[in-house]
Amino acid sequence: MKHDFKKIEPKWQKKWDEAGIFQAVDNDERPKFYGLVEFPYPSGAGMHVGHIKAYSSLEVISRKRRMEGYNVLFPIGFDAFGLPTENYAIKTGVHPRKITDDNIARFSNQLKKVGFSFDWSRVVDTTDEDYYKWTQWIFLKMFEKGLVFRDTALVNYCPSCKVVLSNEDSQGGKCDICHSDIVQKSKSVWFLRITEYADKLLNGLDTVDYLPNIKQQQVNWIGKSEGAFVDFSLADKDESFRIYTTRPDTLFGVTFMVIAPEHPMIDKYADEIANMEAIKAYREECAKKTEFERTQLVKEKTGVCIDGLNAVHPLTGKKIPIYIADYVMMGYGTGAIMAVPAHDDRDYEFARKFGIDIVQVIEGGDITEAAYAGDGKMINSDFLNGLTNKKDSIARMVKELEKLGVGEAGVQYKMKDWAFNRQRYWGEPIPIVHCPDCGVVPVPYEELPLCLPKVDNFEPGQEGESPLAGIESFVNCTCPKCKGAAKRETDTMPQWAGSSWYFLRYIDPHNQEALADPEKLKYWMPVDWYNGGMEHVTRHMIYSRFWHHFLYDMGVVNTEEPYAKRTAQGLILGPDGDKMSKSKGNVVDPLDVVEEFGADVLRTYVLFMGDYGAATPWSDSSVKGCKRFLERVAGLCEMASGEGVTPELETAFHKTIKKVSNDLEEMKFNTAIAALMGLLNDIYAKGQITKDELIIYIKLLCPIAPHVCEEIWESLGGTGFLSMAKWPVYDEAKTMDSTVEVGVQVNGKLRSVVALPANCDKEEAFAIAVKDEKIVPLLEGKTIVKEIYVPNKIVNLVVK
Ligand code: ANZ
Ligand code: ZN
Repeated sequence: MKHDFKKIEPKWQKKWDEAGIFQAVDNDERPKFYGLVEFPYPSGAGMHVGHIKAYSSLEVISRKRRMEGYNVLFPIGFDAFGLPTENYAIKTGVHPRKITDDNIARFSNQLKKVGFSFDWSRVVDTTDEDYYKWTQWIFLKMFEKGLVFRDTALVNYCPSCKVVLSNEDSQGGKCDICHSDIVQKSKSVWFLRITEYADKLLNGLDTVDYLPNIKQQQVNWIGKSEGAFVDFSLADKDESFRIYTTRPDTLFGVTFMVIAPEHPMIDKYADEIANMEAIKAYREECAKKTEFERTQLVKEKTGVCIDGLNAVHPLTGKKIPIYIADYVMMGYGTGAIMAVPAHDDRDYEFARKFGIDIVQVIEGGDITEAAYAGDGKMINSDFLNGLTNKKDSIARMVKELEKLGVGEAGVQYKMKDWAFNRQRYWGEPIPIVHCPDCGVVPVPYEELPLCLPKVDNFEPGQEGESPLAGIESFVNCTCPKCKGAAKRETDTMPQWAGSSWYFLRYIDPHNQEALADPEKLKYWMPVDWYNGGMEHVTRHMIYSRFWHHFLYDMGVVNTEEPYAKRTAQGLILGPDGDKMSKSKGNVVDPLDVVEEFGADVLRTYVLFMGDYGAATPWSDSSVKGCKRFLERVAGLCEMASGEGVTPELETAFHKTIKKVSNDLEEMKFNTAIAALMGLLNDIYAKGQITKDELIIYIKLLCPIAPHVCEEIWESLGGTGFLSMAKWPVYDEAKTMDSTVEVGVQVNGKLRSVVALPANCDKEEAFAIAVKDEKIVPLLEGKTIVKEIYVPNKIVNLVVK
């Protein structure tokens, strides 16, 4: 048979679609498997080969599961709210709704042409009113439970996109959307109290099967830190301020204090501070810097001593100077620290620059050179002196602080509450009403969805107000409580809202009464296997785990964790080894590959190109190699005759079934394909294959290259779809290579003959040889000084 992909591929795609074989069945007898891939953002650029690689892993697993007898849910949808579409709408004057619909149609067409076995009857679109009704519903439930609050905060603001961004969306001080520099701005924003779930999100990691680096990134993101709060009073004042430290054991080494430039203490005592001008100037300088710039370890320390304000050491009563410096952040701990230059690098550099005393309290290192962060004997520390274990010293100090009422043990998290609003049009409206009499009032559940008004102007205001603020018919409303005149919230939800629960909607996408039927949720959840990008391991995954934990607490879902297992694909790089990007002109369009070589070749190639988890450059010659491989597979049809399994190929087949079965589960797609290529070579070398053997072969290849395999199946007279046929099983005993008789020599003399597995390695050969009953007595009391092995021929032991 010729590999006529132009004919074969549309034919099978149509047949699969008409028969609906990839539709998941709710509440079925079969065991269930829920495979999830990250739904795409339908951008104007169309699909990227990276999407194809990202979806191919669970595509293969889902297809294998169906052949193993599972009821499989493998859905797809579109995460379609967001800035790129809105910015494009502003540029072109085309409405975001229209742009989104067009892009979704284009993406769907591309995905179908690659032959993905998605259940197309369950597509979700986060911008659909029927969908975001439930996004708003979850928000209101959170509001009800006190998890939504409004606060004025210093926020990351992108002057170019005119939006407030979360820390997650502005890593490295750059806007995640347009890569401009972020500035700090004081704004009134909605927050979701995700920090309330910090411990649950951390502990939940013990119950799931994520790749180790994925877990680690989440642990770091949550950033749990254990330490103590200590109160330092202000000299000559009846007031104190709190600091947070992880090292209360070093309290006797404190020689100065540092507060963040934004710390409110400064304004409170402005009148008494002698050098207020210098402090003001320094504060202005800091306001221009991003958190990223401020926390860079390498940069030179800066700061100003506050003249006229001193702290008092809670244990020694000594007066201590207070500085403001930008290496202390207002948003972490209490925005104030006790500085211990002998044992903290940043404090050390600062003390050196400003000529402040350095008092060592832990033995070790050379503090004339650098701070010493290690363990050692406590010195210069009163009741701690002589202790050698950091843990003991900390515990002892905390006990003392608590006894004196000047401090207590405390926990801090790096994770902050989630800034949950954007001043943009193309997002879910936040269902809140501001009433002059009643204050903040939630929109009643019966009024959901609160729909986006259909307007032509979506440009944000000059000061970054939401475009919705200019639409009077939307803004003016009646208060749900007192029926008086009120105003709607005009901010919309951030990009990450819709993707925080989409996997639940797939389970029951058309439900009008609930986000999904509880019985169906019970049947399908949790997601058995989720694959996606490393770039979503913190933001999207942590947000969605948070929502899911919340829904669990509300009794909406029945599992705490949404994802039982999570893996990740590596990037596809351009042939030049650089990241694919439009500006570099090295982007490969998946449909070009489908046009020229076929979908099966594209699918085989993205899985064969290298370790699935590694970043791998695109190679045209390798694509051609995959094409050649599938042509040779198609060519097996002419060779196939007779029934049964031939003795010559029996071991090779059992081995290959085993290898492919196991490798696919471990996402070692490249070695699974290599094994199939190896077996193909063996078949061609023999020049003959039975029909039964060929059926096993195409079953193994079917999840990877389904179109050509279905075509071969049909030509062999197979009934139904190969995609639903039974996955082959192997017999462990038959995976063993045949044995060979090998002579065993001791000091060059033939002493015995043993049966060894063909081509076995040296270790295995010697392990068997030394246990042979004729050899054992010859080795007694001797030592083996040399082992010589010629595979399949001779084992020689040199003994003394
Ligand atoms: C005294 C001390 C002595 C500290 C020592 C460290 C070593 P993590 O692990 O990140 O929680 N710190 C506290 N609040 C801060 C803020 N808002 N901005 C910058 N630094 C802050 O680290 C906590 C440690 O970072 C705290 O413990 C404090 O310095 C500093 F030998 O206190 B330490
Ligand atoms: Zn009211």
